Amino acid sequence: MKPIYVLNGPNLNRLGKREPAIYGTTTLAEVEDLCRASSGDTPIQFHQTNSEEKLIDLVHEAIDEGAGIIINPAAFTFTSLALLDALKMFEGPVIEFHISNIHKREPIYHRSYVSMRADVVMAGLGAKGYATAVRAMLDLVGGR
Ligand code: CA2
Repeated sequence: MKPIYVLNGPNLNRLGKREPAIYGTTTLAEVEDLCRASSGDTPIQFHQTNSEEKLIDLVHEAIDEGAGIIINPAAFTFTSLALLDALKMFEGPVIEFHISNIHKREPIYHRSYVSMRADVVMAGLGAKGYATAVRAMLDLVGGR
């Protein structure tokens, strides 16, 4: 069975430790546990990186190995054409996930490059929403 890749971009290693009013108190380690608890028998490849290069390398790995990608690109959402190009090479489903509702925030957070490739965009469910994203991905890859 091919894994679902759950990829997290810059600063999300600080989740639960900063700005709890926006991002809550759930840590990224707890998010990883939630994803694994929600995926049943389907393996999860869970990663976080602060590096654009490493995030693109992980998308390349998913292109070769993954059934689907759930990605919270954090600030690279709004800046990285290179990440968009990499995601366009992936043939399976892509869910763009944001903990906060980016559309409620300042205009610089409204224009997502990643949304130009994503099949599904989820924003505003909080960190526990990663579990919802995993369940949605299982529906999307069902039978693969
Ligand atoms: O809501 C999200 O998931 C975001 O993708 C988080 C990004 C932000 O740039 C996006 O606009 C929305 C990263 C926020 C900064 O990183 C932090 C992580 C944990 C705690 C505080 C900040």
